[in-house]
Amino acid sequence: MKQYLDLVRTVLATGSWQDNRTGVRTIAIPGAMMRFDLAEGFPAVTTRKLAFKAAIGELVGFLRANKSAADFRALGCKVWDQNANENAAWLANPYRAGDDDLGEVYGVQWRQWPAYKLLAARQTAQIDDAQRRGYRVVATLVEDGEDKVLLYKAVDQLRQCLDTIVNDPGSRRILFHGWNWAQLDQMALPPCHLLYQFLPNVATRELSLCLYIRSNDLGLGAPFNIAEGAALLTLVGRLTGYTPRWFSYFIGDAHIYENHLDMLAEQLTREPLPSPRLVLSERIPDYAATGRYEPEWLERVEPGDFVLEGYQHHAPLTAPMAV
Ligand code: UFP
Repeated sequence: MKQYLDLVRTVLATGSWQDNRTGVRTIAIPGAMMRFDLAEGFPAVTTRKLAFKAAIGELVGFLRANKSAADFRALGCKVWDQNANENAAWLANPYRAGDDDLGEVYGVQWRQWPAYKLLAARQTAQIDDAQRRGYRVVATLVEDGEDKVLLYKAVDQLRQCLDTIVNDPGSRRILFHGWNWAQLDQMALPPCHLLYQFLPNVATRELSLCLYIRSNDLGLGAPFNIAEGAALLTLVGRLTGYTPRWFSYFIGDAHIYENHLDMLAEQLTREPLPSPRLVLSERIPDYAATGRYEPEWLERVEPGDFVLEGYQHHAPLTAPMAV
């Protein structure tokens, strides 16, 4: 995690101060990248204590397409409470369905991206093709005097990634995306980590992941997001028979909030410690060992299935989250 501290130093040395919607200023740079070799350990921050259980709870909630802060709390993750119940823009949003509702955030897009097609009724070949791909007709209507058919399916993008890793590992199209323009107005927070691409290496049986984050709070968000991405890569590797390897982490707006400066200054005085290891529970089937492909474990995993072994860290530090 030396790379993380180097990025913090770069932002402090070369960034510029900016205003943003939260009212707390940031110092920011446009564009940054870190690359972690999971063969060398799990990229947990060591210059303070990582909230590992909360990060894994959030990841498990995403895998289950949770859309309520209460469901995240039940998994040991409280980070969504403020965005669900204290963010003024979301409180005034007509789609917000009461206390704790988050709208169509992350996991909904990962597992149930809503896809619609509006076809002319005479386009029978296209309608048949769509139905073979799992679309179903939800309505017929007349538009501009022409008979039309509306088709719908919920796309499980993540499941499709696993299927492709197993069935067509040479593909360079194994990705899932969170930035759904049709629903950005129905989310407590538009996704920050929004593009995930898996890269299997058939020769070495190693799986890598590129993750793009449009906006990243380096003090609080980044350690959390890095841990979740690395844990997701490890889980997907287990379910598809690959060893997790390179985790490349791209940031658009890489920023530090003004009220996190003291915490990070303290961390920069601390020496990073050796990386821990992530151990997945034996009950999650290892495709490489068993030959059983069981992607339904994406929904079945529990936070307790992820154990961080040998985690050494400096004393905990906290700072307020900008909402
Ligand atoms: N943020 C992260 N990681 C996340 C997440 C949010 O760093 O996973 F959900 C931070 C980035 C930014 C704020 O500071 O939350 C989101 O605000 P905005 O939408 O204005 O970029």
